[in-house]
Amino acid sequence: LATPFQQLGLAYDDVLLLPNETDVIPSEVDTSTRLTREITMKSPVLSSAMDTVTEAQMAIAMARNGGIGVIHRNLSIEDQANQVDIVKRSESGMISDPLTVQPDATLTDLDKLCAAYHVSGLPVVDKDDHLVGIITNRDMRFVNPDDYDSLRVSDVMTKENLITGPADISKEDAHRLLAQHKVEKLPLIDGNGKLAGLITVKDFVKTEQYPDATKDEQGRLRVAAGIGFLGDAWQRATALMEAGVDVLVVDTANGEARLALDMIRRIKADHAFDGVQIIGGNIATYNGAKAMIEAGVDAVKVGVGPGSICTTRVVAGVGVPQLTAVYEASRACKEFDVPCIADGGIHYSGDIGKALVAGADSVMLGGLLAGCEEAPGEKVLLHGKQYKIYRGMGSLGAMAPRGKKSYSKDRYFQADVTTADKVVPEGVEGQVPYRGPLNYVLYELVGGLHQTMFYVGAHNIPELQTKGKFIRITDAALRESHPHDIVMTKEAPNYTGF
Ligand code: RVP
Repeated sequence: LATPFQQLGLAYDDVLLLPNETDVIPSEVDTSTRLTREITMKSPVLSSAMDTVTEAQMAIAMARNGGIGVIHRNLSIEDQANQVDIVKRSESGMISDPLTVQPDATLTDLDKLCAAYHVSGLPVVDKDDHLVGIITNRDMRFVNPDDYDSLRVSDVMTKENLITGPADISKEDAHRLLAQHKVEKLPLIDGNGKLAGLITVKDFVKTEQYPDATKDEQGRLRVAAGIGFLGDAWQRATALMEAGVDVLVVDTANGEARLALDMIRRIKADHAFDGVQIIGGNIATYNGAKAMIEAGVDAVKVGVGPGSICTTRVVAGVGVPQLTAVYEASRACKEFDVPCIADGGIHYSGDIGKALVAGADSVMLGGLLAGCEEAPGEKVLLHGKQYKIYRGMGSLGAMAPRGKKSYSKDRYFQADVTTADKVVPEGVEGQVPYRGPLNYVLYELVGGLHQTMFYVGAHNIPELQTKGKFIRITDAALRESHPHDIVMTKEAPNYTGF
């Protein structure tokens, strides 16, 4: 008689990877991977679409360090599109559509624009887009901020002897012009004197500083953003696409829901979205992954209930332990050659290698990144230690109304209600230790993966996926794996406790 309990679900902690004969040097491994059908990245890591994890600053830092950030959707359409715009404008080889300011704008307007986009100056154009000057912090240095309201850009901008280049200038010529004239910004002009682009010194420096950055064909950092499938989801997707988003993530707690699959089909059928890749999720089974692939996704995101802040498995009694979920879903992904993302439940760097060997091409992290400087949210000081808030998107706090009357619960397919006692949360709110800048945290996480690849004898991720072999372990073995029989007096940057 077939029993309904035949299948065993395993979590990352239930297994270890076997060591192997190796000639690999950890610092020389190649961690490049496919994020979606068409996008590759140098580090197999995404930051979660959560309001305590990813806004523009996190997405910029993730892309600079070879991964990608998914801007959360607990924002108005305009604000979320704006976050995408900030990332896309943060650095590029040549900015083809630079931010500009008009000569009659006040210095207060200029100051706000520069602060919002973290830029130090702007080209000044008239109403027909003709370049009439440039204004940078050099021009502003000796202006009294009390006069910002009364002074106009035209009063202080540099307008004589502007250094400009032709629209089709090469990278080398641009660099030479910037160096020769000791200027930081080079506006590019077309045959009619109209502004056609901008090249900045900062971008050359950043390219050298972050050689592994995840960039698009124009040299701009790549960014992803979450969307839903109800209400204004279509307008949101359109606004994000117009802001230049590279990847849309249909972000739901149950990707197999008809409404989510319909949204994916609708986007895929519309040629306006041809340049945008679609990630669908979350699912946790072979059939779930297959449904997403049949709907047309460019990558499948796996995880029902493994998240550190998630209570779906106890509230609804539904989920699949993450290692098994990744293994099962990736079987379908491999059949159709679609990348697979393991989302949630990564406690330590060692789990990244386990996820990849189970069949994922990349991992999505929430809790491990929420403590970074670049994560949204305040630092809190408790008993002399610094923390940052981290909460589930299905927690009461994250679903609470913002600028409207009802709770936002569409990620969990619950109807709109106006009072908290009519919400069924599937997540909790908490805090994680403050961990400093993302690049240190990622260095440890991806560094752990380098070590995994060394032990397994894999020079790259495809090799890791074929050579990696699991051994199942017991509770006693798990205890043995962690530090034991010692009072830890000093936490390591990549280990804070069991
Ligand atoms: P973790 O990295 O274990 O903190 O998990 C992060 C993941 O948890 C997210 O990427 C998302 O898939 C999931 N999540 C987010 N909110 C909730 C919830 O409230 N249940 N779950």
